Amino acid sequence: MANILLAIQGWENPEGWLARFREFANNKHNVRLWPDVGAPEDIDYACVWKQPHGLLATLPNLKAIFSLGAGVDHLLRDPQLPDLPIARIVDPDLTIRMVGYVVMHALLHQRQMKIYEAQQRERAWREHYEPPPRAIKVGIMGMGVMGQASAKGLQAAGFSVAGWSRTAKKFEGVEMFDGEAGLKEFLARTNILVCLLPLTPATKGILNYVLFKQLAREPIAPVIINAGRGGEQIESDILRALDDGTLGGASLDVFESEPLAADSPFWNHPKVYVTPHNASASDPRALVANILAQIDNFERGGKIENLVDRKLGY
Ligand code: NDP
Ligand code: OXD
Repeated sequence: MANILLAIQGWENPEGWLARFREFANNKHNVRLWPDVGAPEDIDYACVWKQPHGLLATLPNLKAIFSLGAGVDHLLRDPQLPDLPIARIVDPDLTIRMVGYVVMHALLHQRQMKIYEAQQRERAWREHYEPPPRAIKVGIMGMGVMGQASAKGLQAAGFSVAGWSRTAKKFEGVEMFDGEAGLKEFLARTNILVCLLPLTPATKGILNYVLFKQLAREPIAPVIINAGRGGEQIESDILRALDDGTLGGASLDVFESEPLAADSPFWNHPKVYVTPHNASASDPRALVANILAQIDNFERGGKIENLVDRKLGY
């Protein structure tokens, strides 16, 4: 029997997670939802999304921490984070949602849907030439779990796909680049830039005007799709690039500040798709079983999987 504390901020229904954890734990574990911590010394595991800073440091017998999402930047920001194993979610449910988002947005831009949406409002029956997907080079920044699966989805849709990662990697049919040294060449062959990077000191602000200028301009004006983190993009640079034609379009799921302010120019920008950080939403119906299996395995003496490297920040 383990005691599990959920600490969730910024999501709409923390109680839904509690209900699901309790249902799946089936009286085998005690599950509590912050701020109902109970006796801090009883808590064995914490499962968190944007936990209040300092909370985890008050739990003296904590054995491990689980992020309720794939990213851990929200968790690592806590200046009093205890030195314990931290695991993140890797789950087919989360991955396939991201693949759907990435492929859909690549197609929206390739098929020039902003033009057809405007035409539909005007009842205008007009066709525009579009280059085939194979002529369009998609480049994925971040070839981890999400990037690799998205690359397969994009290939299935017919796009030419390349990837960029921190360390050298090989994937069938994907032109790979790595590190600072590989970035320039990667950008120079990329029309649609997909960002699936974790937010770390190295990736903060990486999506900026200087980078946009390096993207390939044929056969379509460059497009960015950011489903990584808002901290990776300089929003004033995106607006400048869209307005002066450096970028032809953008799909933004994440923002420097979330929720996106009601007066943000992105909301009604004619070249921008905005979604509320739900490219791949964590669904308790799918993910709770995954975390409980990890806890059960660890309690039996097994290893926790999908551990985060705190030095690298992902
Ligand atoms: P992974 O840890 O599996 O992959 C991260 C990838 O980024 C790796 O390929 C890694 O390189 C690469 N990377 C990290 N730092 C750098 C760098 N400085 N330069 C170049 N490449 C770098 O993460 P996931 O694929 O599971 O998730 C990626 C991110 O997606 C999450 O951190 C989160 O921010 C975001 N996300 C967003 C969601 C949404 O709804 N918008 C939902 C889920 C995730 P290497 O392979 O060499 O280690
Ligand atoms: C995640 C997210 O990291 O939803 O899983 O952003």
